[in-house]
Amino acid sequence: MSESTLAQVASVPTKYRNDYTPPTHFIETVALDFRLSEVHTRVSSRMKIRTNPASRVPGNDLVLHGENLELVRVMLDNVELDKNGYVVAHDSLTICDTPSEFILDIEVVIEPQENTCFEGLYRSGPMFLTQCEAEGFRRITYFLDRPDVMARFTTTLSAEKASCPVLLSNGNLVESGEDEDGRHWARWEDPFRKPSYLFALVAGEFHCEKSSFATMSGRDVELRVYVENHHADKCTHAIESLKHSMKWDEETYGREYDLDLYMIVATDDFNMGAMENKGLNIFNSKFVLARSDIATDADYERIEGVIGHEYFHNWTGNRVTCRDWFQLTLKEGLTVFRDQQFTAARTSASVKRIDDVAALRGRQFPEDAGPLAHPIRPESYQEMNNFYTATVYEKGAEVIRMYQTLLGVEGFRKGLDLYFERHDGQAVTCDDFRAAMADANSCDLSQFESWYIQAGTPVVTVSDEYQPAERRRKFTFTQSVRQMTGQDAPSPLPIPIAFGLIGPDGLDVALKLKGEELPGSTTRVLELTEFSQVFSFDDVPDGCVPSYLRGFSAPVELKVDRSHSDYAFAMANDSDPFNRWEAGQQFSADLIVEMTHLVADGREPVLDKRFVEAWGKVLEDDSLDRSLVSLTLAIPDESYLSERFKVLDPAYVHATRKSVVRQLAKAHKDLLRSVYLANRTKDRYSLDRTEISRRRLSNTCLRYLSALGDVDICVEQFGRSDNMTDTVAALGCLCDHDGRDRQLALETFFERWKHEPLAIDKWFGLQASSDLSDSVERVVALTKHPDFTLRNPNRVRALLGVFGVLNPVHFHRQDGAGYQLLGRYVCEMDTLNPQVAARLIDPMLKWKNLEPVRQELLRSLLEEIISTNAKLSPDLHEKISKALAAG
Ligand code: B3K
Ligand code: ZN
Repeated sequence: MSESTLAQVASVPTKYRNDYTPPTHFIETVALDFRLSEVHTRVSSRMKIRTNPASRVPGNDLVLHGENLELVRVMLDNVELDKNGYVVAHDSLTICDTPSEFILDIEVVIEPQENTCFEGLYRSGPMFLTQCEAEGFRRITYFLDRPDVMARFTTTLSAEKASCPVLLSNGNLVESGEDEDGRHWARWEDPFRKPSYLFALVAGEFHCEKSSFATMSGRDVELRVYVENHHADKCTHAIESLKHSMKWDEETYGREYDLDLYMIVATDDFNMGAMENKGLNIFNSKFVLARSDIATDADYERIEGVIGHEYFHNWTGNRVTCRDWFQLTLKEGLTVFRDQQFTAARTSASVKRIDDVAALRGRQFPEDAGPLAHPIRPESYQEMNNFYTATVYEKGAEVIRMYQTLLGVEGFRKGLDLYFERHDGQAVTCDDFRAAMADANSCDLSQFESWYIQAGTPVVTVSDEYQPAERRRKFTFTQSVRQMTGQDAPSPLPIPIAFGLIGPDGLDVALKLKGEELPGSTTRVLELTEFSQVFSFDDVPDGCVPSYLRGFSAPVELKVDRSHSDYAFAMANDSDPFNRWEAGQQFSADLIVEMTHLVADGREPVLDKRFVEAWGKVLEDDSLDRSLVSLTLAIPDESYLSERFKVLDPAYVHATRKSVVRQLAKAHKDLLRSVYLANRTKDRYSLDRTEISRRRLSNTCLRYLSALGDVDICVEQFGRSDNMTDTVAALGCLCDHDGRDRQLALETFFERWKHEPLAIDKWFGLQASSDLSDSVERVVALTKHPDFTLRNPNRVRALLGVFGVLNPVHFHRQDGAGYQLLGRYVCEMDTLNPQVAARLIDPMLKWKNLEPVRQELLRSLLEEIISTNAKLSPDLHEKISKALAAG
């Protein structure tokens, strides 16, 4: 890095986990008063504050956080302070020498209509709304904007009645009224103490869909989903999903909802998926609105999952929250784990597990191997928003899953019960969670802490040896963890390995570990706690095929030498559905890696016959679950495959994978066609599970057939479809084939859906992931489309986000055109919305494992961005400087 770059890096302050200090003051109550208006919004707050006797900061100053606020006045115990009583800085307001208990009144003015970063209070069309996590509340008023300061909130909001007939905040509506000037007001009171990040306010015009839920103790909770008026017919699924979530949490964890009202508001302008504000969730409309002609099966499932996730936060996040932001995985890892369990229960456990693991490998493994790798509980950060990552969320959920694997379902439940019993109403740490799990089960979980400290995907290597005379088979497991620069040498992690042995007859063998047989146990969780450990089994017949990590019992990379025939055998016989799928994935990944080297040498990649055969067997077996078949037929995606290369050329990986798809399709063309015809939607669309699985399989077959150039079958499906699942499947295939059919289908789709932004997002996304040779130019042309705008995060993600993530071969085009395209928009986006810009840049950061030409193109582009943009946001600054430092 150049010196000027280094100087800039140093200027962004880094926060460290170990520097935590308790707050100097507590805010007991806060009464907020918002006068919302087109130009200026006036926010008055009245806070009851007392000093914290445990504070370690000398003196009695109170330093409140604040950003982009215009201070009007400050009053302490009803007396207005003059300039000697306080100090205003760009990010704080210090009240000097406070008494031990006092009332503080603050009045500020903010401009929500100028807020393009969608943090704090902002506008989306005519509506007003907020997003406060992680540190957005400080853009609304001066406050102790940290999660361990929990206050009781009362919120009064007033707005013009004509444009904002609906006025909402957290808790219960206690009073409302009209003013004589065409304005009205409402007062909301939240009886639960909460940190400021859970505050929310909404004002606007909405359709409100109502329903109710009777809780397990017999209370009636009113449920409301607010959407823009023209979406009134797309709320049923959201309401039903909420009811299912409430029921599931009662049945599975005994957790009941605690307010009399639960509200969800949908908006088109949102930085992420959704937000769990107490009693008033705010959602990206993508995760609320559903009607079969505009939402796919996957959308329906995701909506239910996200609604569940935000609902589950009410206990894991809101009732028990995080002490500081380093502990984010305490609420996110746990809540993701809970939403995964919920979806598994509502759909199919094995299909859900496979989907989750594929997503973990596609997004989190690369992160853990890249320049921004961090433990699930990071040690430091510059911009907290950069740490809402796949590692904190998805790997965090895997860590929670391991507690359950080790303690059993009952033990885990006991641990969670104790956690709630001890910490309800508190802001706590990951250590508190682990202590509750350990104490409830009287066990020692101290080694588990290393999962919170160490980054990188651990690699577990297995070797084995058979002693025929003793019929003993010995397995040696060895683990290695990535050594991060500047960190201590890693210590061994506790890794639960769910293990089985498949006998030559295809049936599981009863396991005798060191001679001791557990009745009926054909899967055992081996606890790997050292760098290397031997497990030996007795009475093992010759020719068994081992099955490691059943259900993916730990987030590790497994390295084991397997023969092609072992893979084929496991694909057909493993009793664990996850590992049946996994055998196919590893088999094909191994082959593709070998073949990619051939392609790089200019040779023809020919697919192993045994794989082609095993693949065909899965396709023709109609006794298997259709979704599982469909998943097994899918070849690992390019992002997962890319992780296998020390020096990566994305073009070769793409070409090889494409050739594999064609060879499979060619070998099984007739079978693919008949399975397609047998499973495609025949009658009207229904959301029945079997129908969903059939659609999934038929659309997988369609992909293969289209890879052979069968455009007619796609055109036919596109014309016939009455649902978005089949429509996008067909249109996605057509996007890869240039010509009239493609053009016509895209025009037809656009004409039909031009008034539905979520459908138009799909239209942009399908083109952004297209494989046509001039994809980059087409994406550039689409940025000029009248419906493209940088002001809407969903649209930006649909075109540019999809291009960077789902179109690796064109993004990595060797002349650097893909990099230039994304780089340009990252910078433009940064001036409007740094959070979205900092997500968009992700595919550009992992330059180190690329072949030299692309490596240099990316590295110099990153250098250029950081050195020429004087006003780069801390979000981008942190990410780019870390990516460059990795060089
Ligand atoms: N807690 C929010 C995410 C907030 C992101 C802030 N940059 C949604 C969720 O995980 O449920
Ligand atoms: Zn969450």
